[in-house]
Amino acid sequence: MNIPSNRDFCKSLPKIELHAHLNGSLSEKTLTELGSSPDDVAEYQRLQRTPPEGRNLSDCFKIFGFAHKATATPEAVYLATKNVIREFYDDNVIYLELRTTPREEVGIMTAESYVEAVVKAIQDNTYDILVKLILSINRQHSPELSKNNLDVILKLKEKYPNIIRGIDLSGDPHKGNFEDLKILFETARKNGLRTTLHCGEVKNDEEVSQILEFRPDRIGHAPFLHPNYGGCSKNWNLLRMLKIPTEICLTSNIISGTTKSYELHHIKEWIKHDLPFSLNTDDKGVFHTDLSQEFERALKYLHIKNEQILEISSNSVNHSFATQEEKNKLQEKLKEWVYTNCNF
Ligand code: 6MZ
Repeated sequence: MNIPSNRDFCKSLPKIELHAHLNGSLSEKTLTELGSSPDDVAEYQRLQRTPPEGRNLSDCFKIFGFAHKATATPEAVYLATKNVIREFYDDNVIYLELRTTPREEVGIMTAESYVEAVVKAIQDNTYDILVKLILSINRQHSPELSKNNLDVILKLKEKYPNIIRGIDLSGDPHKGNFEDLKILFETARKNGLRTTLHCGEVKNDEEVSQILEFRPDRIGHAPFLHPNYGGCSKNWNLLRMLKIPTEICLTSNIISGTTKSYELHHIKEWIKHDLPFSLNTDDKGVFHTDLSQEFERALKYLHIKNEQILEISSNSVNHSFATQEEKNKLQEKLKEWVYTNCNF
């Protein structure tokens, strides 16, 4: 029998991506196509390739500036979205939940025209990859700006209910707090949006507790949640009880320094306690990765078996914000692939 290498297995596997920020996912090729100067692209590359010891979470946030500079018009946002979708498709991702923060560029683009450009690129997609949109509230923004963005999000959710599926809390975890923004997420939920919140990217037991008590559909990252990783037992026990699926981004955590190493990644506790999670890229441009490599690293460093990778993919479909009918189709695709490619 011909046993495929981990690389071939992970590349060919139909994959589900649930945590990808649009402007963190731009490749150097896209930045260049969007007219970024050679100096900016070189600096982006330099930052991307700085070893983790020389970088922290705040440094990573600086890199988004390069992408934002390049996507400052609706045309650029449209092209960026198209390219990102195609690159995920090239990596055999069959379902992509892209997330992005509505952004205004004074005199050039409103938050609404920004989101319209992203939606148009999703509507125009002709590749065999199903794409949904999650809109982000940036914790760094003032509550007034976030409220305005929520108004735009709700308006466009009504217009594109099958594309805009959820709302996310993201941004620099050192800034802002969930409690001030909770009301916005409650309103979003009442209006039919699914919720996913970045959680515990820095040690902040009080906020982690507030986020878990809110009972979002999913949480992101959670490196400082388990007591052995700087969190507290109360929150860990709550997560174990609620079983909220966690979006895990291995390379992002290593490079941004929130996790020491792949071998010691906090996901080990999720696996040990059989808690639900998905594997994701976060910012494939900023962290110089793709979903196949994330799966490969899980096989290599976490001693996960190929069968478990299939289980993670199938569970990710269940955690997604797709409709039940879409989930059924995705599960069928996975099963078909297993039938033709695996003999376990
Ligand atoms: C928190 C993150 C993030 O929205 O302009 N973002 N927020 N933690 C992370 N992990 C490292 N990675 C990305 O994409 C870029 C924005 O996504 C959020 C930040 O707010 C960043 O500015 P969009 O498409």
